[in-house]
Amino acid sequence: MTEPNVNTLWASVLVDELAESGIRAACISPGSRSTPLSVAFAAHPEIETFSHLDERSSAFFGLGKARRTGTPTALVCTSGTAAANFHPAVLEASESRVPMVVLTADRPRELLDSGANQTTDQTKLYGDAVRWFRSLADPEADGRKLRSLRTTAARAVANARNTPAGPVHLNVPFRKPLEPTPVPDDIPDDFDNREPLATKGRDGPFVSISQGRSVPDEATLDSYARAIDTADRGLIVCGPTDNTPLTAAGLRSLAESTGFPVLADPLSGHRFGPQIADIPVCGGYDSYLDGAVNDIAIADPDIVIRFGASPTSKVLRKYLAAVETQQVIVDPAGGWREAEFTASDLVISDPTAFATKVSRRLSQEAKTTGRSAYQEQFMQLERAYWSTIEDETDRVWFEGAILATVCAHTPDPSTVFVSNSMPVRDMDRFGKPRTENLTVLGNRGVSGIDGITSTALGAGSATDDPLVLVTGDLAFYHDMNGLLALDRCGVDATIVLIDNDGGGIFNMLPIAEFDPPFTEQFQTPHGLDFEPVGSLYGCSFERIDSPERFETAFEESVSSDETEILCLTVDGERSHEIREQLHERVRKERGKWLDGNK
Ligand SMILES: Cc1ncc(C[n+]2csc(CCOP(=O)(O)OP(=O)(O)O)c2C)c(N)n1
Ligand SMILES: [Mg+2]
Repeated sequence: MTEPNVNTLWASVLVDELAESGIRAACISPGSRSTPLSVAFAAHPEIETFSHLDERSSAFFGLGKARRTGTPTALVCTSGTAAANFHPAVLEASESRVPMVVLTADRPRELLDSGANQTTDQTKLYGDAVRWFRSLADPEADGRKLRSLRTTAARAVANARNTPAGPVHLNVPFRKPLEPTPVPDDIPDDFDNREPLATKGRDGPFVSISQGRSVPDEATLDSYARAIDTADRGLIVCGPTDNTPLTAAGLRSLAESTGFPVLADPLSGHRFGPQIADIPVCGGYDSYLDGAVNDIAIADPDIVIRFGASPTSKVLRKYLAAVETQQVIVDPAGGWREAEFTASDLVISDPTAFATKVSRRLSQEAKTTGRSAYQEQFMQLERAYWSTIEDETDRVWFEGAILATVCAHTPDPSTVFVSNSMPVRDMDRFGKPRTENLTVLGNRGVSGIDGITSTALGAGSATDDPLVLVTGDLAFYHDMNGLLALDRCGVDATIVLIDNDGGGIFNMLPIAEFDPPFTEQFQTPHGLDFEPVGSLYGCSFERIDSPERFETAFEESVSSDETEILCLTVDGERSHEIREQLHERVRKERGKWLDGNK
């Protein structure tokens, strides 16, 4: 027998089967109880391991990697609070449908509630946030138990990848010795020969698990084709995407066959990319659609078809709530991601299958004249909006202009991670659609500011694209530990740190009028000088004070193999005023943009 004891046998069988099921990366944090798992992962030739000291950062790094690749990342930690530190990333993975396999080591069951060290009840620790939970049996050299273990590993990966994708949790108890020390009689000498299926598995996955995709029946597809055929105007809304995306080809066929404009969230995968060259993609709606119902000469759509999660843009969400129209949510898991509760239809379908199958059914003589006039109105708004914005962002330096510059100067291809709070909102409002291949990601499942840097670096570790992270100062502060991954995991990034000394977002809320407690409890200026962070984590740090220098430094940084923190000190309140002034100007002028061109 090649395994020195029953724990190493158990862990190597588990890891072997995870690899056979497609796991290619594991984020591992140090600890004693998880020793058999860490040793088995480190030894597996097909799994790349990423060592993280901080479990919270580790889990977000794994999340970022899985978000970028679509393949589950495994996480490994010891028992106790280590496992609880995975929780924020598990919640984000659950809500934004990112596949993960979480492995928490545990003490033997009889030590629960006994005062034993580092022991707590890890059963269903993450509640309903995981798609599947199993507490594994005690390791044993037993053929049936090991076949059960292999089956469980295969099912865990399949459940993580299912629709909706998400985290699964395996709790794995071990008794001492935890190290690969030989234990005589732990495993019978002829065990390999007696139980080859259990010990060696199959050539390929132990259980081959097939997953279908849901496609509506013919009558349903026909009825939506009829609804689209009879509509004079319609909109396609693409919200943040996930593991079951609406593909570019699916979107193209629906956009072409309907003639409907496409409102594309920056996280939808359709705001940027070569595919939008021949799709009427709109990106400025977060400003020009504000209060647009009955206010500008653009008629309400007769039908709205929505893909992905709820849009980042509050303006768009409110606009869709106000248009009294048939609104169809297409969700592959039958999830409801529309918190205004005005949508009228839920189609449980793979988004691409729905888009292509409905497109094929549409009548050839669709109402092309009315529809092209409607599409042209949106294109007029787009053209006028972006030229207005470009004039302003060239002239005035504020947070929105930083996002506009990032969007316009990021090379093709790139991965861009935008933090919650203002960066993702500014990306939405100031990120002009481009045909360059930008993969824009964010943590919008639960919109935490606690694992932004780690998630970005995890995404960066999964690609050779240059990685850009745009983060606020509080989000940066929250996850400074995550910067250790730059060196330990060999990632380089351009970190655009928008330092407005606190939470600029709170300037947008009515609480800004109530000071105290606004400054002390909400905006929370900290006065931290982040410069030493550069030397602590071995990256360069530059304070940038002009738009010209930012453009040059940004372009230099994205083409270098080093990590640079480009720190832009800005006034959050002033940025908010400029956003508001611009928005007001758009609201005033948008009527003319349409009328003038009619
Ligand atoms: C873990 C977590 N804690 C608190 C919040 C609430 N919150 C949302 S935005 C924000 C401030 C973010 O500040 P910063 O990262 O500097 O971005 P800015 O608002 O300045 O753009 C806070 C505290 C949150 N989303 N997540
Ligand atoms: Mg801030």
